[in-house]
Amino acid sequence: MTMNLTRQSPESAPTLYPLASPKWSVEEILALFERPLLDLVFEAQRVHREHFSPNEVQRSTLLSIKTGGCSEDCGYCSQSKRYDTGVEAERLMALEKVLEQARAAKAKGASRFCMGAAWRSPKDKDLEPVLDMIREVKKLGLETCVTLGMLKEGQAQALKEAGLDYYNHNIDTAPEHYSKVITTHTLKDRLDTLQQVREADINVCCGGIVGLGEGRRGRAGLIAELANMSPPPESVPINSLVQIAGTPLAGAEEVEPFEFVRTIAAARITMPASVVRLSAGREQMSDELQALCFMAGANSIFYGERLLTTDNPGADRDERLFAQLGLRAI
Ligand code: SAM
Ligand code: DTB
Ligand code: SF4
Repeated sequence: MTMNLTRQSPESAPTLYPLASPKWSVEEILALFERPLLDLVFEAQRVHREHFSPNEVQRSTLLSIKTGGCSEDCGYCSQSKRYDTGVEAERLMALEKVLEQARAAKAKGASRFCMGAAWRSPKDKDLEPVLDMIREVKKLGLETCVTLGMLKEGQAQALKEAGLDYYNHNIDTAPEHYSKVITTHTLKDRLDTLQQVREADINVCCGGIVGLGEGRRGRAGLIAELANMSPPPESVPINSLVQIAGTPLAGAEEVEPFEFVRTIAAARITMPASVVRLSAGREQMSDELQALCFMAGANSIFYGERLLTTDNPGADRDERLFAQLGLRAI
């Protein structure tokens, strides 16, 4: 089965795999961003209620199973060996340690366990122990997700056979901005891996980061790229850049909180049936801003005190927020 995961873009942006009839142009998405905030959020909430139960939020817990030492130059990342960020390269975590963390995540109420590795792309010998992790985490009754970098022929199939539910592989930013952030691989490389994930019948988790100096047009371009995938990703993580000292993007101009809310709303409206995750950056957000993001259609979070190498709100803060807002974890 061949699915077209790519998108159409307006004349101003480079077109990788043009679709005959795009669902969303960048201009249309820009027009969403330009609406009065309350109109936009209202529309996003209306669309949200057509597809989801309004007060339910899915929770995924992250674990870095292989930290640091990555060959890639992603300008935001603490784990690239090119930048002096204080993150040390570690070996792949042992299965028993991973299971300990997965059991703890399950006990705290997470429904999905997402394991991340700082690899450009896994070698087959790297993948073997990860397949065991997937099989064993699945046996605990958790959904499984991994993010391992670019996949080679046959690897997606092996992940599927181990029981993988989701593969996370972000396109991060708009096509025209990509090479300003990352030069060691291309957007096309990422799209090729997403295609393999689709063909292996694994759910696609694909999103991006706000705050990479992309500007509003860049944010609209990111959302267009995602929304024009056919089908769109089942899961769309929208990350707010966590600035890491030592990376090229430390000191990038911060995006206004309401602009972040607009990005969530645009994702919700253009990908009505996808789960939109309010992802990295929650530690730096107020409860009120998070509530606005839920209002704008976010219905998933990363849950647990660590993301990969940075802090996330603790389960106690999230439990309190959910209770205050009357949100139900699913
Ligand atoms: N190496 C694999 C890859 O690049 O796909 C998996 C791990 S990588 C850290 C996963 C994603 O985390 C990146 O694509 C990016 O979207 C997000 N991410 C990494 N560092 C971040 C940061 N400082 N702030 C926000 N999101 C970040
Ligand atoms: C995603 O979109 N965000 C997660 C997950 N997928 C792998 C990672 C966020 C990383 C934030 C910075 C850090 O902790 O290193
Ligand atoms: Fe490596 Fe992934 Fe970080 Fe890029 S985002 S440097 S590929 S770990």
